[in-house]
Amino acid sequence: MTIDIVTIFPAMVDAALSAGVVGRAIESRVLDVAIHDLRDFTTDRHRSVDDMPFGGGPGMVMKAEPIFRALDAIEAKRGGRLTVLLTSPQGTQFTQAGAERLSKVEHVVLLCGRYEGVDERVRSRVDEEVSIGDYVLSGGELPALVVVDAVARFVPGVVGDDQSVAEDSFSRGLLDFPHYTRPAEVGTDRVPDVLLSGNHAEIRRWRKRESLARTLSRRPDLLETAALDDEERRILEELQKGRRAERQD
Ligand code: 4FV
Repeated sequence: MTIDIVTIFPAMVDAALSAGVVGRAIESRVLDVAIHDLRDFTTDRHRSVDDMPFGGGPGMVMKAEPIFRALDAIEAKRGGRLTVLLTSPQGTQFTQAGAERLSKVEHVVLLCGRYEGVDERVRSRVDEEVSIGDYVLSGGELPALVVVDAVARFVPGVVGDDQSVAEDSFSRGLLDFPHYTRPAEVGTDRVPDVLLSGNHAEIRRWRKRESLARTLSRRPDLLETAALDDEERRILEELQKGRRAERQD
């Protein structure tokens, strides 16, 4: 897969994409990511990417033509069908499942809005609109970086141990179990004995239980769609029975 990002702040995006597993994957060409400065696709000497809103009102609106030129150039460079995503609060909520689906798309383009947003006619070239949450940011770059990071983890070779991706929260529709590392004691706070037992079957059961308990208390909505195995279903019933008993006390 390839990812092209269109933004008026290329340095901001470049900086964020030069760190960690994603940064290493781009460096080692496991991931093909290109950043495009929208101003390079303007034609006036002020390199204008925005203008006043028709109908009046506060703020500015991003012009359509520079974005169209950028998409034409990327299409010519990638030589294949582009899947164009616009990050905006009007979009579909971004999820782990969405990230996994996008990781299988050949050419993804992320359009980063700024100001009040983009000219509505831009949406004629947009395949999907993606929101990372019900709040208003000053730009679409951070959402685009969220999408790149979540999608990149599904690209083979980006995350060292693909196992950890499979075990990522939400990959199985549950919240993650607690993690511990050395030292075994921090003050009076001791690591659960099971994790020091070396009994991997017990450890796996403990992690399942912790993941289910955490999901039951913090995100019971996730349990409606989580793909539970038989053991997890049994553990969940025990947990729910336990909670019912607690409520009756
Ligand atoms: C946003 C979000 C977001 C709105 C106007 C950019 C800003 C500005 N994008 N999820 N929440 N975008 O707030 O994706 O142009």
